[in-house]
Amino acid sequence: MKDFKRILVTAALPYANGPVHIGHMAGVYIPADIYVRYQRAQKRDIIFVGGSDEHGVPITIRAMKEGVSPQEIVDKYHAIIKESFEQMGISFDIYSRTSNKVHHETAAAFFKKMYDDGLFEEKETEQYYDEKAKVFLADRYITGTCPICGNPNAFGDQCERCGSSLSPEQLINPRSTLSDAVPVKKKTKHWYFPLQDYEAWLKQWLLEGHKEWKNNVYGQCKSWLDNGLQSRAMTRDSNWGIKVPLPDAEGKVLYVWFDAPIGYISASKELTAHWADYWCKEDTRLIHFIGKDNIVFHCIIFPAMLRAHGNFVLPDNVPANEFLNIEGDKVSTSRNWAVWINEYVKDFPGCEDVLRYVLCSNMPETKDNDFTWKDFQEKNNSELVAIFGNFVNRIFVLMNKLCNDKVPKFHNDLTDDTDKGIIDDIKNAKVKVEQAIEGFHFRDALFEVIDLARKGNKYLQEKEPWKKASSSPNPEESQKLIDNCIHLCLQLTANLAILVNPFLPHTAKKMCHMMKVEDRMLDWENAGSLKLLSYGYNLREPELLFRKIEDDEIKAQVEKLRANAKVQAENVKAEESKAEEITHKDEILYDDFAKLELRAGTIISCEKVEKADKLLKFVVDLGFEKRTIVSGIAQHYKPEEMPGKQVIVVANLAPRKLRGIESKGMILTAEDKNGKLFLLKPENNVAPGSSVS
Ligand code: B3M
Ligand code: ZN
Repeated sequence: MKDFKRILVTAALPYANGPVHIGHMAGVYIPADIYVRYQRAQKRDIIFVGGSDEHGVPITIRAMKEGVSPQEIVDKYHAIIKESFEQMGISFDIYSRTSNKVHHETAAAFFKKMYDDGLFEEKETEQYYDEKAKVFLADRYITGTCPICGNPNAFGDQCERCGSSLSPEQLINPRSTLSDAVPVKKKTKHWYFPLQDYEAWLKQWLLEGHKEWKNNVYGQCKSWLDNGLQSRAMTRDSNWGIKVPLPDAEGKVLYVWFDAPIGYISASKELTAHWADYWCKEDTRLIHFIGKDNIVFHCIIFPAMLRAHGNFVLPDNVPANEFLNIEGDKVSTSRNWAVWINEYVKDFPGCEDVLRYVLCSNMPETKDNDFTWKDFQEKNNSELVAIFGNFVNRIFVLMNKLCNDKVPKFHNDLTDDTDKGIIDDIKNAKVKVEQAIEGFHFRDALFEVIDLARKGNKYLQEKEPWKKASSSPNPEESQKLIDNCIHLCLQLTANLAILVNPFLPHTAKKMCHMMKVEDRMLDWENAGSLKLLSYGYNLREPELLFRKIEDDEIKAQVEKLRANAKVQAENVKAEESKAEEITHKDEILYDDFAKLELRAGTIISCEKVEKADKLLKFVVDLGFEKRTIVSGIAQHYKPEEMPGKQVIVVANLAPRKLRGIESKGMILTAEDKNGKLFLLKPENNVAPGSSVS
């Protein structure tokens, strides 16, 4: 491996369109935080940057749903997300946001340099447009069926089911997310990044140079590169985002996936004046922690951007995780099938480390994994409480009882094979945990920590120091044996604090307090040492590290999960049926109907009515006469396409004056659910004036 001098860790910027849930935590933030805390304990030069992603369609859609401005949305959720991270102990050196001025400047300058270097293609193309909402439909504004896996709810940028990156044109049966309208095509100009120009370089750098990346990451990248890359628009039609820094770019903003990763750079700038050391010096190790749906952006597009721009380091690793399901079902914000962090910390105060523990031991490192509340309880009660907490508590109590409440002396001459065994275990644990974390195998690493506690319990069980006290013929020697056992167990406890610190920082801190040692004991170089607590040292009373979690707490959570999802489903249903609400008219008799004189007619001419953007003026041949009729369908039909068409007319409607024109009759239309009007006509052409009934 290269000799790196400093480490730069980034964690994906969550969209500030909702709180964060356990899927985010297990996939991205907990692994990132474990890695960073471990490297800090190793005294390595490291910064950990993150922030909220405040641009893009997810934000504007949420704003529309809540009926407020995008700014209000990002202000609200940025604060919630930031607090959740703090509560869970995610130790960012900076948690910034992409609406910051420094980010707007940094991203705009990044774009401008690429533009000035001639790296974009400027293209006018036809793109999907929602005529009702009057917006171009890119990214999540458009949904349809995924051409790869058939998911009927794929987005215009990505299918969340199979992870494929898509363009709106690829969607089968596209629909507008905003109005459900079937979109039309309309011309618009954008700046495209020709990714195909970087294909050969990417193959070399990534496929040849980073064979050590995780299989799931490497495999996804390989299939992307094997399929060939294409130009991708780096701008969008929107007024929410970073303005395209060019003179002829009114109403255009940077594509959110162009600006968001640059957010890592902006956050570093905000954090330290030495940001360029981390971003521009070759001996920096850049690591992106992300979820699997972000792989292409971090492994292909952003590196190509960094390369195109020049002067920046490239990621050395991108240890992306798969997804975490809940109770056997995919986490879904729209179905409200999630365990939200801001709610968890309220429901389980003081249990932040429990969630960190469970999410780490279930981390979806190589495949999707499942979180269940039952397993949460089980892991807490039978691992944290029964193994780890129990060992630590027992040893404090035994020290109190058998060794006068002080760290006893260690008598080297009395060491037996069991002692030697546990000493080796303590030393080996350090190496095992270290190797696993360095290789991004966080579950294995955590397993080793718990395993050391398990071995501690076993050792105590074998030694039975409580028995020696009462039944010995040689009290002096047996006290020495007790001392040795308690001494080793106390050193083991101190080691546990060091090893568990990256995973369960709140617990490690509590342990330091109990052992009356300073936090710097947690430095990684101390792991494996048997001299962490000195002879004669007086420790504090033990605190309860973990409490038992009861059945009714778990039951309440499962019920809450299901109830939330049910409420959400009902809301969605209510909204849908509201949209489809039909108002019926009073019943009529045949005689009422028979009063209508309906006739087929042929349009002779059609023109716009001046100063009325909805009205068209028709002359319709009814056979017996030529009628002037004004109709409000100008937004659905062009006048020049009308002559010759047949229509159905209410011929005996009393004349009305519309914009000074006398309209004698009415042309019938049908309206679809998006408000679009369609003319009614006989199936085959009939003689003008034919009666309709
Ligand atoms: N906000 C996507 C997501 O939350 C996105 C990540 C940006 S990282 C630069 O999945
Ligand atoms: Zn798909």
